[in-house]
Amino acid sequence: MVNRSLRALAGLVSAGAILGVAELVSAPIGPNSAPLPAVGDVVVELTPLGLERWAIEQFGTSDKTVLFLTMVAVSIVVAAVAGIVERRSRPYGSALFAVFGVLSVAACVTRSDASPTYAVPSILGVAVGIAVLRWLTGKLEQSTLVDAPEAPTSAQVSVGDRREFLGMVLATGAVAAFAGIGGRIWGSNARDVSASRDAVRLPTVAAPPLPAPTGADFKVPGLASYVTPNSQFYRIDTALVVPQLTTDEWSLRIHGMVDREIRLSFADLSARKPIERVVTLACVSNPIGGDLIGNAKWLGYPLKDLLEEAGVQPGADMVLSTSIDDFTAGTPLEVLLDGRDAMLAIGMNDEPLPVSHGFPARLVVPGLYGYVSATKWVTDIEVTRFDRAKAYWTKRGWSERGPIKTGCRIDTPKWSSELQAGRLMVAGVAWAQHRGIRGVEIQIDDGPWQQARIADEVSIDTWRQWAFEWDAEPGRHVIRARATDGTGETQTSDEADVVPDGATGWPETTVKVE
Ligand SMILES: Nc1nc2c(c(=O)[nH]1)N[C@H]1C(S)=C(S)[C@@H](COP(=O)(O)O)O[C@H]1N2
Ligand SMILES: [Mo]
Repeated sequence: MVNRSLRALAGLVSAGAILGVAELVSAPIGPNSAPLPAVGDVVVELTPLGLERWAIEQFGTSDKTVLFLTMVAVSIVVAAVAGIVERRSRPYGSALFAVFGVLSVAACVTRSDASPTYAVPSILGVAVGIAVLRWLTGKLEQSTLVDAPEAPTSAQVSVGDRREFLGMVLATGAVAAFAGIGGRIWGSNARDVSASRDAVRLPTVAAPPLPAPTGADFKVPGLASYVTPNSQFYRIDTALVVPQLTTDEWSLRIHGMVDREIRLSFADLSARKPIERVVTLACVSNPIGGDLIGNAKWLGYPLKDLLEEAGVQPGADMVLSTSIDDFTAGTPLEVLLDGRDAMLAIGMNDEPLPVSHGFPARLVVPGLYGYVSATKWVTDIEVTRFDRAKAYWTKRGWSERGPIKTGCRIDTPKWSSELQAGRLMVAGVAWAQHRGIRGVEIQIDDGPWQQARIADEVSIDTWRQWAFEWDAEPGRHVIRARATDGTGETQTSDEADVVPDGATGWPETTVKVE
């Protein structure tokens, strides 16, 4: 037992040395050259679709945390095993580390932004890790701590040997942690794009002016504000490390089934005519009553103009957009050309895009879920066909097309609130982007459906607040809501899961009135 746990400890601290050194060395090279996120992305890529779908259903937006913790657990087991099997004479543990090194190098150099230097952190990290493992194993085998032919049995373990070995482990662990944390801090400073973001001056937008949303916001306590502040805007993406791309590094290529390929730099954009529009963005994974939806004022350049300049060829029916981190979305071409305000956005609520929302540029398309349209950190737009290309989530079993389903949410009162009898405000938001919202109805218990008041319409591309004054009587009550879109169609009561093309069903809330 003593044998094993000390050897396992040697394995763990050696693995720590691998990661610490690799983190430090990756700092000047780039965050995508660090082994853990690279291997993590490969794991995601290779995970069977069924398992991945199960994980997303189970863990929702914390799926990345779960992936990370799983990787940590697997690493701990592998590292302990490496330590246990390592012998001075038979370096099986070192061989295990070397295998990890090869996988890690492969994962790093195949990243979309990789250069050959991306191999360096894994190679140096694994070299140091193996050296540490050899050194600690050698120490163990020369000491009284493990049973070796030439050493006494563990019954006669020397306290001095144990103390010396644990001292070596502790020192190595401390150095590894220092290297890792130092590398993290250095890396995030080296790759910090906030200076680039601070330097962006958003253009002022000429006519047509933004409609003033007076009357669009009831300002009812507990009700989501009409415009969602950037800090509260939901964030969904597959990035384990948020891409850090400066305006100088960014460029956009428009190619594929076009007459003229276009390549734009960030500076080129300033020669173009910007628009500013309020658009509600929603995630297909938003469950009934969920908050993966937000409304912002986006500033950008119409995609239609860009596509027409490139000259779309007949036969094309899809636009495949790709981000710097290789996320892809497939957007129906007709949606981008039908005159709606689909744009290449650079501003969000009067600021340059926040880094986590796609700085320096992303797509925003009214009426479609984010997974088929809202590519953040977008650098490539290919005009193609649905029968030739598949996008990230489509490959994973989600629908090829993702029009937003009519929906609504009850923001107040909250689920299972305890309220005082009397006049109460029931309020929420309703959306059916690019069809608009005509009305919202409320049902108390099994009573009749009654019209709620709805806020002014800023455009058919944004959500609308609704409110309903209710004379609440004592007892337990169920409040239900349903919206009707601009075409006159009322949202269905049929309950559907978020997979494969968005949830349906009426939201409800249960309250206790005293
Ligand atoms: N590069 C990149 N862009 C992406 C994604 C992604 O994973 N990577 N996710 C999409 C999805 S599923 C949604 S719902 C929206 C969310 O945008 P937000 O994070 O700004 O709210 O971004 C889209 N754009
Ligand atoms: Mo999404």
